[in-house]
Amino acid sequence: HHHHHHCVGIIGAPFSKGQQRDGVQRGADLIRAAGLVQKLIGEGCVVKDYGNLTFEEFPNDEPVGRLKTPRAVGRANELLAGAVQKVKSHGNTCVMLGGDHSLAIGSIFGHAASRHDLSVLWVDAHADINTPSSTSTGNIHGQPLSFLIHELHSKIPIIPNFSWLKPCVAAKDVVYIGLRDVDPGEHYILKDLGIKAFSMTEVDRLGIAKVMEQTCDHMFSKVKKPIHLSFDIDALDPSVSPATGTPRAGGLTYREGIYITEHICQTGLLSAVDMVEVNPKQGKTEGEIKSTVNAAVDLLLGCFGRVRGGSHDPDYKMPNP
Ligand code: B3U
Ligand code: MN
Ligand code: MN
Repeated sequence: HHHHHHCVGIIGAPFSKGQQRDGVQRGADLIRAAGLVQKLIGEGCVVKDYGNLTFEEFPNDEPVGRLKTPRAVGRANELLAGAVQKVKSHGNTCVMLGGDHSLAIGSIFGHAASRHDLSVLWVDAHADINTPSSTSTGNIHGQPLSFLIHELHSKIPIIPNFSWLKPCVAAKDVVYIGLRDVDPGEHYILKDLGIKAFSMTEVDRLGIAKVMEQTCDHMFSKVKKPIHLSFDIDALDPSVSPATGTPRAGGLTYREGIYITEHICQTGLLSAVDMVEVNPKQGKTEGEIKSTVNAAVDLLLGCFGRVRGGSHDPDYKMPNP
């Protein structure tokens, strides 16, 4: 597994305004502090850490319709999109460490700007496809896909600081895994657009191996496209990753999560990854925070070649007695 090394570019996005819980902006630095860069290098990756983005403050960021803090979210994602585009132009697989899931807007837009025709694999307890009209919370982290999907373009109103954004993903190029908390409006959209979704029911029915086989069959039905993996840590069961804003019982096991990343790595088509919604302030104990952060790190290692059966360099020499 070391014959071809991955080139990885990391962007930290300490941003929390896509939802209302403080703490999620610290996710990126915690994932780094758990040794992500050194561990990736240990897997044979060439790693460049581009550091954290600095986001503009918007003191009078009044709601627009139901949308909360739209100006901050719009500008943050514009900045992130440019950063992702730069990381991609340097030939790296882009790792975006959040922050909340509203950041997928800029991450996927920036990715699509450099590699159009993406497949998006969205691993999450939630569908994050509410429109600015269907949302009941007004939180933009519950809406990013509605801004990105061509077929939903007519549902997106004019919003301050979003004029740079154009839809860049087709509904047929999105696959979900892990759903278990989907709003009625979101369910309507999923059925109406025929979006491929493996909820926890399908994970239970098929097992994760068949889910991944069918996920890849769907994503590669015509041509092999680059993959954008958007991983919300709340996809995992709260017993594994409790330190997140909206935990939901009955999630993916640690092993199912790792299997997803190992399988995506094996396709050779992983082009960008988001790791979002790690919120240390939502952990009740140091152990809960550690478990959540370690899961995020291990998922990312799975994305970049770590296999549980172990591996060795092609030039490995067995030591003599
Ligand atoms: N669907 C709800 C809840 C939610 C979405 N994403 C998270 N929670 N993390 C909403 O706010 O749109
Ligand atoms: Mn979620
Ligand atoms: Mn999410």
